[in-house]
Amino acid sequence: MMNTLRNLALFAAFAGLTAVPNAAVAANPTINVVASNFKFTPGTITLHVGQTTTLRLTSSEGVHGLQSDDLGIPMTAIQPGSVKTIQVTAKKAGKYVLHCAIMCGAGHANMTLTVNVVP
Ligand SMILES: [Cu+2]
Repeated sequence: MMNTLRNLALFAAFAGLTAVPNAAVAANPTINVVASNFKFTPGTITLHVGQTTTLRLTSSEGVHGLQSDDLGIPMTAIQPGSVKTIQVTAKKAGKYVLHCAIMCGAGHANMTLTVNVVP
């Protein structure tokens, strides 16, 4: 048992070391965003101009939506029990505040996802 734990720790340490250079050159990062009543978590994400990023959208509570003409995000419903993946390639740096695109209840008007697009 102790040996197994030690080996796991060694493996984790090794994996951590080798993951650093790989992460630095990741061509297509994935960002998980969870919708709930009435927020997106995380509330702010960062994309890089010209870098295709996969948004992996799920809901832990309620039906919500995301859409942005500026960022090329089609109208996408996000509901419990399913995963929506969207490829986003931002063209222009800036701060984009995306409002929940589906009327979801009392907190809908204040439900936003801030996307910071940086060079
Ligand atoms: Cu909403």
